[in-house]
Amino acid sequence: MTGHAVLTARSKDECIVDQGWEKYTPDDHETWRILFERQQAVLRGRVCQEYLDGLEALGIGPEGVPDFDRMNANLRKLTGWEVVAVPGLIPSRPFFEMLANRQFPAGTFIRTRAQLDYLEEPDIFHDVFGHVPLLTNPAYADYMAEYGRIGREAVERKGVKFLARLNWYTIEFGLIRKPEGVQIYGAGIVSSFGEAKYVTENLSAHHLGFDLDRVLRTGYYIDDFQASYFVIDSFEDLFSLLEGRDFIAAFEELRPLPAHTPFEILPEDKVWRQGTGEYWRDFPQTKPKLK
Ligand code: HBI
Ligand code: FE
Repeated sequence: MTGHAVLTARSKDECIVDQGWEKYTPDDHETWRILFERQQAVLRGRVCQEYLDGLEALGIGPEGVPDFDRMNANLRKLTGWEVVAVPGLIPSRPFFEMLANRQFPAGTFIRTRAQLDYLEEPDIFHDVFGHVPLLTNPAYADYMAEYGRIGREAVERKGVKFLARLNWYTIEFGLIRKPEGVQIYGAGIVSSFGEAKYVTENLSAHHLGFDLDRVLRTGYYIDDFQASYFVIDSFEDLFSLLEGRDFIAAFEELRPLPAHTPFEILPEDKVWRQGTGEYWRDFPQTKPKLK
């Protein structure tokens, strides 16, 4: 299945390829080790325990690129999830269909040494090191499947933009409150050296209490660190905050309303931390597209 054919794929099974674990070169495994050890150092003490438990439960370590078949043997037993190999980004319809069926689509390529700090498309390090460990946590695993079910509806009702925001502010860049303080769970932070340092060291960003409609209305810029992060109290909360919300009605209600920018703090916001905005002082006037 070539990359192009995937983009026109209708069914989720058409998108699945073989990981071909034996094809990874010693150089690929060394790239994984470099990325793994760098993230472990920058995340120490700031990533939530549930994530670390998942790394351990799945045997994801610095040795090299994980073999999906070996990882899945444990993952299936823990929460019924499995990781399936896809050639890259896939259309939203099969993407949500997979999540609803407890299948997480992971890219098989690994970035080059020149792309250690940033790459356009998610590679296997972002997908597996970033997203997969938390799928061992039952509450988060349930949330991801529910997100898939809602996403399937959203595709039919022109609501994918809203699901992309929910994805962005939880699955990719979510924070969680713990007795020790605010900790990281979002895959986009976990797998990025720059963003993990920014979240752990820089005071520019706001930390706002998660509110579903607030997140569905808040746009984001895809190619820079976040000006606001949304904070949940628990993964059980995350799931229950979705329950009972009529998303079809939400898409209709929210569609005509202007999007909030990530720089704003609204009167109704629960503000855990008001950011200094320092990082954003010289944000280009020709703003990139707000999603
Ligand atoms: N495909 N492989 C892959 N991974 C994603 O995270 C992904 C995707 N296709 C669509 C998509 N995400 C977005 O539609 C959602 O994040 C909203
Ligand atoms: Fe991702």
